[in-house]
Amino acid sequence: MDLRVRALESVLTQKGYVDPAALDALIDTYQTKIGPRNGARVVAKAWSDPQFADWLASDATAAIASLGFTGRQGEHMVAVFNDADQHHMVVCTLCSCYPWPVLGLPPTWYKSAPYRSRAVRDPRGVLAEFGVTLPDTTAIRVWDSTAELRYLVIPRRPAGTDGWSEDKLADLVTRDSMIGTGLARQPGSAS
Ligand SMILES: [Co+2]
Repeated sequence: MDLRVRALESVLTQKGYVDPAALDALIDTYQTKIGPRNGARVVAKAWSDPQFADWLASDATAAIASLGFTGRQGEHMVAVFNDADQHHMVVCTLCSCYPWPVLGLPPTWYKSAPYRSRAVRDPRGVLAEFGVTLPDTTAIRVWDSTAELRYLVIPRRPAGTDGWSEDKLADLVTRDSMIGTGLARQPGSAS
């Protein structure tokens, strides 16, 4: 795959369709400047501000953009909210579609064939491998990302966090909890 991508990049560069410096700048931006902390801000605000949560539920793209998180691969966002009855989990079965402006670049496992196929066939088994065991009464819903639509999971707010500031809440929000392969951290647990 690496060789194929490099060959493709060489051809596109030779033909003048892409500028390698521009590609480097894009990759650097998403690798070092934009990452899951953006998504954590969104989640913390949703936990703290019911009006924002409603907005996020009805128009995630606009609600997220209001915090300044816009850009490539985040043009059309949908937020899905976990609760006791339903747990949401995101996959891209075809490739690696992922909400870059809120989560940065996808982890390697997200792009792997085993995750992409097993997340759909056996989500509970995959969750167990991530160390997440949910009660049988919690249904698991798997969302397939596409080039047109990207999902952000809003994990459940941990108990014992009443009155916490958004900054403090954001520290409990992990990348995996926003993909649905993890839960938010419990207060007092190591970060
Ligand atoms: Co994809």
